[in-house]
Amino acid sequence: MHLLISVVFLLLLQTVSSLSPAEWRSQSIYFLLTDRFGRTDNSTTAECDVEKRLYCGGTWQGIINQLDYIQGMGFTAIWITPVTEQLSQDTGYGEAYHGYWQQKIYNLDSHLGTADDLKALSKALHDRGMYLMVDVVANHMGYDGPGNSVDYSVFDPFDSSSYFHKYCLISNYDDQNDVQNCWLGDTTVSLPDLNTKDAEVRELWYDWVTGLVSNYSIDGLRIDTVKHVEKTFWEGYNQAAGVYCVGEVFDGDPKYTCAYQSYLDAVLNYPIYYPLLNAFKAPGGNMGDLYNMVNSVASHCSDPTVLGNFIENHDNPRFASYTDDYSLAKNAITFMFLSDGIPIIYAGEEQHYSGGSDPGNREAVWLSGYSTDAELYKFIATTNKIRSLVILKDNKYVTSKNVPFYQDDNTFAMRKGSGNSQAITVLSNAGSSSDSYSVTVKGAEYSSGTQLIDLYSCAKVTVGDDGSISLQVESGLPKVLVPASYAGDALCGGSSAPSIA
Ligand code: ABC
Ligand code: CA
Repeated sequence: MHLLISVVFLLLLQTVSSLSPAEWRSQSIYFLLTDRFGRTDNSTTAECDVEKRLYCGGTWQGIINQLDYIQGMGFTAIWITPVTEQLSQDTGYGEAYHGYWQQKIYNLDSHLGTADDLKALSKALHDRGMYLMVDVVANHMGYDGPGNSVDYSVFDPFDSSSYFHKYCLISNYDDQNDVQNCWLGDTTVSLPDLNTKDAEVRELWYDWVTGLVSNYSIDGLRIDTVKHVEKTFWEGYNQAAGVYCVGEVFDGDPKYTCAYQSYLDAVLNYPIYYPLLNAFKAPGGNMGDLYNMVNSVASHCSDPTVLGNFIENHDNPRFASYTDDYSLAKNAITFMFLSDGIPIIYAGEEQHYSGGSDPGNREAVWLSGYSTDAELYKFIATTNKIRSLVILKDNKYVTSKNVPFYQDDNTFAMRKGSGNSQAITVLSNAGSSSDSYSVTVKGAEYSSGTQLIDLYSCAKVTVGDDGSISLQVESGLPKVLVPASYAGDALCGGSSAPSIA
C-alpha cells in the first residue's frame, strides 16, 4: 500500500514538473553548444579557434551566468548538447567538445561541470519559468580510431561487441537497412552502432532515459540520429522519457521525415529548412517552393504544430554565410516564429555569426560580448513578443494550422489563428537594398474595413472592399498584421495606438 502511494506520488510529481507536447507548442527555444556558449569565469575574450575543434571552456555554470541574455530575447527554453562522458582523446577531428562521441552513459562530461551544476542549471531555468531540453544519442558511441580497432571495454554499459552491429560504414543513404545497421562516422572517428533491436540494449536505454529525465528534471529531449535507428525503438524510448521528444531526421523529404512522427512526438522541420533557405538566402529566391512545402508538411506530418523549426544549426552553414543581408535574415526568422511549430534559434544567430560548415559554424558566443544591441538580438526579442501576444490573444493560435494564401515573385503571405484574430505574415525576398514597392494580397479572410496593424513597424492598414490588403514593402522587411486593437503595452504602445483594455 505504501509502495502504491509513493508510486502515485512520484507519477504526480513527474506530471507537474515536466512539459507535455501540448505545452511545448507555445515555447520558444534557444539551442546552444554548451562548450561554446558561456564560461564559468564569464570571460568574453577566452580564445576559441573553431578550426582546432578543441574544448573552449563553456560550462553549465556558464549558461546559468548568461540566462538574462537568453531570457532578454524572450526565449522560454534552452536546448543543450549531450551531457554524457565522451571519448577523451584529441582525435583526427579534435576533441568531443560537441558531445556526440559518448563512451560512458552514466557519467557526465566533466569538462561541462558536475551533476550539481547541471541540476543547478535546471533549477535556475525553472525558477525563471523556463524549461530545459537536453540532446540525447541512442544510435552510437564514439571511438578514436577505425571500426575494426575498437576496444569495447571502454564503453559503459555497452562493454562488448555483442551490443553492437557488425562493423560496416554507411555507404548508401537510399538503403534504409544500410542507414540503420551500418555505422556513421569514418575511419578517423568511429561511431560504433548499437544493436537497438536487441532487447537488452533497448531496456538499458529506456531505463537510462527515464533516469536522466528524472535526475535532472528535464522538460524535453532533442534526439540525435533518429533515422539511423529502426522506428519501433523510438516508441518505447519516447514513452520511457515521459517528456516531449523532438527527433533529428536529417532529410528534406516530408514523406520520409514525417513518418517518424508516428513514433516520436515530433521531428525537426528539415523539410521546411531547405525551401526556407532557398527563399531567402539571396534576393529573388524561390517563394513557390516554400508555399508548397507548407502544404506538403501539413499533409504528411500527423501534427505540424509541434515540429521544431529552424534556419540554423550546428550541422549546416549559418544563414549569414550565404548572405549578410539583414532583411533576408529577418524574413527567414519571422517565418520560423509565425508558422506551425516551435521556433528554435541557434546561439550566435542573434549576433549574425556567419560561420560555414562544421566546424566553422560553432563559434564561441562569448566573443560577441553578449551584445544586447545587436540588430538581430533586438529583432528576435520583438518577434518573440509578437508570437507571445498572438498566443495570448487567441487560445487556438498554436493548434491552428497556417495557410499560405498569396505568392508572387517577391512576396509570400500566410495566415494562422482563428477567425478575427488571425496573424497575417507577409514576407519579402527583395532584400534590404530594394526599392520600396507596393503589393496587394488577397485571401487573408478579414472583412473589409477591419483595421490591422503591422507589429514590427506599427503602421496601420485598413482591409479593402474585396478583402484585399494593400501594403507598402520597405527595404524588403517582413510584416505581421493583427487587429489594430492588439497594440498596447507589449508592442506598438504609446499615444497614437489604442491600449489593450
Ligand atoms: C566530424 C568532424 C567534422 C568532419 C566530419 C567528417 O566528422 O567534427 O569536422 O567534417 C557529430 C559532430 C560532428 C562530427 C560527427 C561525426 O559527429 O557534431 O562534428 O563530424 O563524427 C547529428 C548531429 C551532429 C552529430 C551527429 C553524430 C549526428 O546533429 O552534430 O555529429 O552524433 C547525417 C546524420 C545526422 C547527423 C549529420 C551530421 O550526419 O543523419 O544524424 N547529425 C544527408 C544525409 C543525412 C546526413 C547529411 C549530412 O547528409 O541524408 O543523413 O546527416 O551528412 C538534403 C537531403 C538530406 C541530405 C542533405 C545533405 O541534403 O534531403 O537527406 O542529408 O537535400
Ligand atoms: Ca543504427
